[in-house]
Amino acid sequence: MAENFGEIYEGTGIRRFGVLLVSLYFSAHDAEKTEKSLDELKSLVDTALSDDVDKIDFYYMTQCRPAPEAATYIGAGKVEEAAELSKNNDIGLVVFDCELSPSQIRNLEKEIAPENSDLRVIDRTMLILDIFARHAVTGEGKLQVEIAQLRYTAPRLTGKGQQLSRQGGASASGSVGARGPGETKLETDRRHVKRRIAALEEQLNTLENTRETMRKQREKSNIPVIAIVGYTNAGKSTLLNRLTDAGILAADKLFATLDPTVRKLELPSGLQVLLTDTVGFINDLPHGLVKAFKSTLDEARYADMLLIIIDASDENAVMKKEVTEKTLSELGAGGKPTIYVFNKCDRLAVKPENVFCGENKAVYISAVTGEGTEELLKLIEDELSSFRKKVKFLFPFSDQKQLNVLYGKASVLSSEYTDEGTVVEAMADGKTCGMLKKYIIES
Ligand SMILES: Nc1nc2c(ncn2[C@@H]2O[C@H](COP(=O)(O)OP(=O)(O)OP(=O)(O)O)[C@@H](O)[C@H]2O)c(=O)[nH]1
Ligand SMILES: [Mg+2]
Repeated sequence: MAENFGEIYEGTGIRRFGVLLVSLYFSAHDAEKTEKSLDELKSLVDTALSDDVDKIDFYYMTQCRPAPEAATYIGAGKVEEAAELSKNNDIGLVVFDCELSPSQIRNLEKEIAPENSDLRVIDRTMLILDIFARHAVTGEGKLQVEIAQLRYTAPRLTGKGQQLSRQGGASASGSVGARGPGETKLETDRRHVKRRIAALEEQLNTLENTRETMRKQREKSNIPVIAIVGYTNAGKSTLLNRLTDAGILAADKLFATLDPTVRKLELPSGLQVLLTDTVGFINDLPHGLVKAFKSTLDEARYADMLLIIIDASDENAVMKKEVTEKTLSELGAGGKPTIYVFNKCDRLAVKPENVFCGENKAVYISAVTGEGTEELLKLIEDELSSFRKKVKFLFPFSDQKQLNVLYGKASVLSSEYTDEGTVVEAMADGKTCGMLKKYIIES
């Protein structure tokens, strides 16, 4: 696909591509919000096309009207304007900053695309799915994306133009999108898509069970699990790499990480924890995606503690923090012990005084330079000890069974045989301490 993607600037060999971004808003108050959202849409397009074209020429179109037009989302005048703009500027892709129905996409493509052109109309969700398809690495990630693409993108493919995606969803879009839209073909395709979804879901189920088993094992081992969460591009993977040499890809791309990585980390006191990287969040995360990525997102749900990473150098930091908090509570992962980690402080001339994170602890760090990471580790330790504390137990030799209970429920730091029995130092939570109260000799 890459060879014939976009126009080549005459005599330069540089591949350029024209993209029109379209947004509709419903009240004049939303003008600024719309602009920010278009900025993000532009970053998404940049991420999606960065490997395929050298230069993207962006064009913008916004409209304020009380409600969308049923057939074409934007009004007829704007559709005409978009057609004119596309014709005069070699636009190859029109992206709507919303979700469009399959028939809206069909109508828009018919009216906007100049004759015989490969111009495609897509919406924000298709774009995000495309990025997901490019970035998924593990079998589970790929299955999740392909199912989501089959459900969402497949009905919206009009059978013309190039595929945006090359892998992951390739079989989904490849078999469906590459064909012409003859009625009978579509019928067959629909059945094919249904069968394919069922087969993929079965495979995914098996993988989800494996993940579940692994999680249960981790729970049994009683090592606290800490999930690094936050908006896409906040620096989650960079932080995990900085703290654990995880060697995972961190890039200035949106949704660079789709597959959670878990790594062991030893805190200054010697206590071991598991740190897990997660999929980044985004404003208006398509609903289907949340469902498709449920098993991956569950990493945050089952964690003992959250590190919410915020790019402090981002002018939209407050909005992104709110989106993260909202997404976490929708996932049922809210209300956990949380530390707010304001990242990229190497880019800040002054650290803002007023940190808006309620009761929670906060720290400024730079995952790139390492500044502040020691303080972060200390905060993690403090926070963990507020729900787990260091306790010394003495188990008489007659009660060794209870010692096994402790091993199952706490992180043992040291153990020693004495004349009276086994003396064990462990990080244990309140419940375990209550259960084994009579063995506590120091807390
Ligand atoms: N200047 C600066 N850049 C950083 C810092 N931390 C991360 N970055 C950059 O920010 C970009 C995104 O970092 P990632 O670690 O991939 O972000 P992420 O949160 O894992 O993003 P997704 O996986 O896409 O959700 C990369 O280009 C990093 O080099 C930092 O402390 N300072
Ligand atoms: Mg990442």
